[in-house]
Amino acid sequence: KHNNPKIEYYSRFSPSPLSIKQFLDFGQENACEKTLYMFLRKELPVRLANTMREVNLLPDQLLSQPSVRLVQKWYMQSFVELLDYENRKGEDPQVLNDFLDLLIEIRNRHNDVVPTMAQGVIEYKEKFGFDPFVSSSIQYFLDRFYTNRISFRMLINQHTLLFGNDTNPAHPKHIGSIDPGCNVADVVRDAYETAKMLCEKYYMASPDLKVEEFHTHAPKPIQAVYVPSHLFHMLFELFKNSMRATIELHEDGEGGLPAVKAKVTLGKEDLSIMISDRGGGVPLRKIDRLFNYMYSTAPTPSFEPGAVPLAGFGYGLPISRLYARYFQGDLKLYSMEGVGTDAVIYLKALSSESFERLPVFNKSAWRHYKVGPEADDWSNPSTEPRDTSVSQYK
Ligand code: W6P
Repeated sequence: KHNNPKIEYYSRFSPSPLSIKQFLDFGQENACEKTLYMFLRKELPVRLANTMREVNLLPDQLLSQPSVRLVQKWYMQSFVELLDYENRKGEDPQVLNDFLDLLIEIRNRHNDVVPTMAQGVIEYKEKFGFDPFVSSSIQYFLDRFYTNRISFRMLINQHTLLFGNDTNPAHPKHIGSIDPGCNVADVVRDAYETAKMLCEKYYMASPDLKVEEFHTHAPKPIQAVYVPSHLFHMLFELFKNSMRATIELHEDGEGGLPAVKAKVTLGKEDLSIMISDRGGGVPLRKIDRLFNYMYSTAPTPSFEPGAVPLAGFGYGLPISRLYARYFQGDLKLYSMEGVGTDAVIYLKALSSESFERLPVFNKSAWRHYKVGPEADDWSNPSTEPRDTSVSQYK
């Protein structure tokens, strides 16, 4: 399926995960562009090849959709262009500059990968409907594929921010995209304000925000060594969901809207951020769907042309969870139907523990695509005698 033997070669290497601490060390005073060039010209093809092998395992009906083909073409082109540097010496400043330009070109080429893959899933669903086995393959695949993309862009961003001309004058203390003293509550307020603007636009109202910081042994304000743009992305998504739920539950506006609350806490292991709303909650049965790619691309209810709903459609939540997991954290929803929802972002408190969590293409990954879900080994609520010829998944 892939005619480039180099993909086979590079996919045999496992990606090398870096910790946030290593990203910082790479970027500090003695930052050596040549060393990083040497690392990236191997590591980027390795990460691309690992993912390209996995794309090829998708069901044929999905692989053959035009948008999926287009994405595959982008990956192949970027892979081939990176191979130009396999034997080019890092001593030549011209090589280093050309490499930098190539990284920027690749980043731009891949800008629309997420909506284009989503389009592929829609195309598939329109033609073949909802299939539980394909849905679970797609879930497994897209989680890994998007994690790979997050990591790929992280590497590119670090290199271009550290060595390109686009150094960030607004944030002189940042090391590339990492803020070694990221004020978490500031990012919370920032994400809230941005969500609030959207919310006001659609509903002409928005709930207030209350922020609390807990610090048993930590000084205020609570700081993280983290990528503020990742944190912003997650918080913005959570605020949109909380605001929408709050407003839709209190549509009459009588008695005002209950505030959305944010709690920030730093423990020995975890830095946790809880966003709580009183938006009426979500029944347990439906929580998993909020993270399901195939569900989220369900035939979109028709809004006015060009209008985007505040939250609840698209890939916002599953991708936010990938950002959290990318550096060994997580994102969880605890909801009580009838009351509201607590969403918690968990980050590692220590930058030495925040290693990239990367998908590896191997036999075990391969098995996920080839073996269907096992037969259910729990009872079926149906009172009818069980018909074993029919799928357990509705
Ligand atoms: C809800 C549904 C939801 C998803 C994510 C975050 C917060 C909330 N609140 O009602």
